[in-house]
Amino acid sequence: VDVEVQESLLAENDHLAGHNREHFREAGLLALNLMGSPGSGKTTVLEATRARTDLRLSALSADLATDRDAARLQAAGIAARSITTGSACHLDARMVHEALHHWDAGWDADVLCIENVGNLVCPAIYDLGQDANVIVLSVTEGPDKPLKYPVMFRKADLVLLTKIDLLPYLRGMDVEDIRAALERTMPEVRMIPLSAETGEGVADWVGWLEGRRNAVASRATAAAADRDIMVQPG
Ligand SMILES: Nc1nc2c(ncn2[C@@H]2O[C@H](COP(=O)(O)OP(=O)(O)O)[C@@H](O)[C@H]2O)c(=O)[nH]1
Ligand SMILES: [Mg+2]
Ligand SMILES: [Zn+2]
Ligand SMILES: [Zn+2]
Repeated sequence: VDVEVQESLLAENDHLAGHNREHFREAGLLALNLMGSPGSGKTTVLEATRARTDLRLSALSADLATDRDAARLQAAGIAARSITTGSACHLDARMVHEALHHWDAGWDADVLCIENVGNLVCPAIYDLGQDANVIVLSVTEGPDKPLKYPVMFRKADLVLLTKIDLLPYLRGMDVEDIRAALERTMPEVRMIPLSAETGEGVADWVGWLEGRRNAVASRATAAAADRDIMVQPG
């Protein structure tokens, strides 16, 4: 695509992402953009989260061709909907807006998790209106991925390093190598190593999630108080 067309598409997306952001604020919802390679463990981490928190979770799962992830999340007790993108290798703000339209269960939650298409490239370029970017990176992908896909890691608020139960089987792979690569790409390194298999580290992730959720909830309370002051007569 030609550069000007590309720029105007991105400008339109940013505009719609801003619109989504207003919806999320109004609903007092923490919205997360969950990105990572195919098979890094995005869906599994959500399943494991559901069992370990009282937060009400809803999820949108993007997939090129199936709704299998949404079905898995529903089976785990998460209100979930799929977005089938067809040939598109990333979500954009319009797809998210459409999927959330008239979906009460999606809004009736504390945290909306948007599982993006498995891809370390363009999902990072399209703002969806989320409060935070969470990258799910598995130990089996090797320590160099942050260096090879710097655009995505530069925008990450948190990296979940998954499948740490497999570390004993991976030669030449350790958590400190990943941290070193993140230090070269993430503005402020925030990484939580975890295993959905053993449950190790999941409590740290839930702690992060609850902290972010509380920040959104207090922001919503403050905004409501402002509105009350403004509508008071006299
Ligand atoms: N050993 C191990 N396997 C995992 C872990 N998390 C996910 N997996 C496996 O990795 C595969 C891909 O996981 P999935 O959640 O579907 O990845 P997604 O494509 O990123 O959503 C599945 O077979 C999972 O069972 C983990 O912590 N440890
Ligand atoms: Mg998945
Ligand atoms: Zn709208
Ligand atoms: Zn794409």
